[in-house]
Amino acid sequence: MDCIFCKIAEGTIPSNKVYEDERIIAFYDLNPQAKVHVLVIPKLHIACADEINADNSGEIAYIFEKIPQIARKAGITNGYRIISNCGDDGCQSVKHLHFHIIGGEKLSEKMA
Ligand code: DGP
Repeated sequence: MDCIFCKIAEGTIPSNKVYEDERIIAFYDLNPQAKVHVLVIPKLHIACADEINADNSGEIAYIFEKIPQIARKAGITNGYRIISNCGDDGCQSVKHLHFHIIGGEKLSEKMA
Protein backbone atom coordinates (compact mmCIF):
# COMPACT_ATOMS: atom_id res chain seq x y z
CA MET A 1 0.00 0.00 0.00
CA ASP A 2 1.37 3.40 -0.95
CA CYS A 3 0.83 5.25 2.32
CA ILE A 4 3.28 7.92 3.49
CA PHE A 5 2.39 7.48 7.15
CA CYS A 6 2.76 3.66 6.97
CA LYS A 7 6.25 4.32 5.58
CA ILE A 8 6.99 6.73 8.43
CA ALA A 9 5.72 4.09 10.89
CA GLU A 10 8.00 1.46 9.26
CA GLY A 11 10.93 3.89 9.29
CA THR A 12 11.40 3.81 5.50
CA ILE A 13 10.60 7.56 5.35
CA PRO A 14 12.40 9.60 8.02
CA SER A 15 10.53 11.80 10.50
CA ASN A 16 11.41 14.04 13.38
CA LYS A 17 10.06 11.78 16.14
CA VAL A 18 8.68 12.90 19.49
CA TYR A 19 7.63 9.46 20.69
CA GLU A 20 7.47 5.89 19.41
CA ASP A 21 6.49 2.51 20.75
CA GLU A 22 5.21 -0.73 19.21
CA ARG A 23 1.71 0.68 18.56
CA ILE A 24 2.03 4.38 17.76
CA ILE A 25 4.40 7.05 16.55
CA ALA A 26 4.35 10.82 17.10
CA PHE A 27 6.39 13.17 14.91
CA TYR A 28 6.55 16.86 14.03
CA ASP A 29 4.34 17.98 11.14
CA LEU A 30 6.25 18.98 7.99
CA ASN A 31 4.04 22.03 7.60
CA PRO A 32 3.43 23.36 11.14
CA GLN A 33 0.21 25.32 11.75
CA ALA A 34 1.16 26.41 15.28
CA LYS A 35 4.30 26.94 17.35
CA VAL A 36 4.19 23.24 18.24
CA HIS A 37 2.53 20.85 15.79
CA VAL A 38 2.85 17.11 16.28
CA LEU A 39 1.06 14.28 14.47
CA VAL A 40 0.17 11.09 16.33
CA ILE A 41 -0.66 7.99 14.29
CA PRO A 42 -1.45 4.36 14.95
CA LYS A 43 1.04 2.03 13.26
CA LEU A 44 -1.95 -0.01 12.15
CA HIS A 45 -3.29 1.45 8.90
CA ILE A 46 -6.73 2.95 9.53
CA ALA A 47 -7.78 5.34 6.74
CA CYS A 48 -9.67 7.90 8.82
CA ALA A 49 -12.08 8.33 11.75
CA ASP A 50 -14.84 6.83 9.59
CA GLU A 51 -13.04 3.50 9.76
CA ILE A 52 -12.77 3.22 13.54
CA ASN A 53 -14.61 0.12 14.72
CA ALA A 54 -14.78 -2.33 17.63
CA ASP A 55 -11.74 -4.24 16.31
CA ASN A 56 -9.37 -1.27 16.04
CA SER A 57 -10.69 1.27 18.57
CA GLY A 58 -8.17 0.06 21.16
CA GLU A 59 -5.43 1.74 19.10
CA ILE A 60 -7.30 5.04 19.31
CA ALA A 61 -7.87 4.72 23.06
CA TYR A 62 -4.16 4.01 23.42
CA ILE A 63 -3.27 7.14 21.42
CA PHE A 64 -5.43 9.24 23.75
CA GLU A 65 -3.80 7.66 26.80
CA LYS A 66 -0.39 8.69 25.42
CA ILE A 67 -1.24 12.19 24.15
CA PRO A 68 -0.56 13.98 27.49
CA GLN A 69 2.93 12.45 27.64
CA ILE A 70 3.59 13.27 23.95
CA ALA A 71 2.41 16.87 24.39
CA ARG A 72 4.69 17.36 27.40
CA LYS A 73 7.61 15.81 25.54
CA ALA A 74 7.03 18.28 22.68
CA GLY A 75 7.24 21.15 25.18
CA ILE A 76 3.52 21.93 25.42
CA THR A 77 2.76 23.08 28.97
CA ASN A 78 -0.42 25.16 28.84
CA GLY A 79 -3.02 23.21 26.88
CA TYR A 80 -3.44 22.10 23.31
CA ARG A 81 -5.95 21.25 20.60
CA ILE A 82 -6.46 17.80 19.06
CA ILE A 83 -7.73 17.71 15.47
CA SER A 84 -8.43 14.82 13.13
CA ASN A 85 -9.45 15.71 9.59
CA CYS A 86 -11.63 13.10 7.89
CA GLY A 87 -12.56 12.82 4.21
CA ASP A 88 -12.77 15.41 1.45
CA ASP A 89 -14.86 18.05 3.23
CA GLY A 90 -12.64 17.61 6.30
CA CYS A 91 -9.64 18.36 4.03
CA GLN A 92 -7.84 15.15 4.95
CA SER A 93 -4.76 15.00 2.71
CA VAL A 94 -3.07 11.87 4.10
CA LYS A 95 -5.42 8.88 4.20
CA HIS A 96 -3.96 7.31 7.33
CA LEU A 97 -5.73 8.29 10.53
CA HIS A 98 -3.78 10.92 12.42
CA PHE A 99 -4.32 13.34 15.26
CA HIS A 100 -2.85 16.82 15.02
CA ILE A 101 -1.69 18.09 18.42
CA ILE A 102 -1.21 21.83 18.21
CA GLY A 103 -0.18 24.20 20.96
CA GLY A 104 2.80 25.97 22.44
CA GLU A 105 0.96 29.28 22.11
CA LYS A 106 -2.57 30.72 22.51
CA LEU A 107 -4.64 29.28 19.66
CA SER A 108 -7.47 30.92 17.75
CA GLU A 109 -10.89 30.60 19.39
CA LYS A 110 -12.23 29.63 15.96
CA MET A 111 -11.88 26.02 14.93
CA ALA A 112 -12.77 26.37 11.23
P1 DGP B 1 -4.29 16.31 6.99
O1 DGP B 1 -4.54 17.49 6.12
O2 DGP B 1 -5.14 16.32 8.25
O3 DGP B 1 -4.37 15.01 6.22
O4 DGP B 1 -2.81 16.48 7.51
C1 DGP B 1 -1.70 15.84 6.99
C2 DGP B 1 -0.48 16.51 7.57
O5 DGP B 1 0.63 15.68 7.32
C3 DGP B 1 -0.15 17.88 6.98
O6 DGP B 1 -0.23 18.85 8.02
C4 DGP B 1 1.29 17.75 6.49
C5 DGP B 1 1.76 16.48 7.12
N1 DGP B 1 2.66 15.68 6.31
C6 DGP B 1 2.41 15.20 5.06
N2 DGP B 1 3.44 14.46 4.64
C7 DGP B 1 4.36 14.46 5.66
C8 DGP B 1 5.63 13.84 5.81
O7 DGP B 1 6.17 13.14 4.95
N3 DGP B 1 6.27 14.09 7.00
C9 DGP B 1 5.72 14.86 7.99
N4 DGP B 1 6.42 15.02 9.11
N5 DGP B 1 4.51 15.43 7.86
C10 DGP B 1 3.85 15.24 6.72
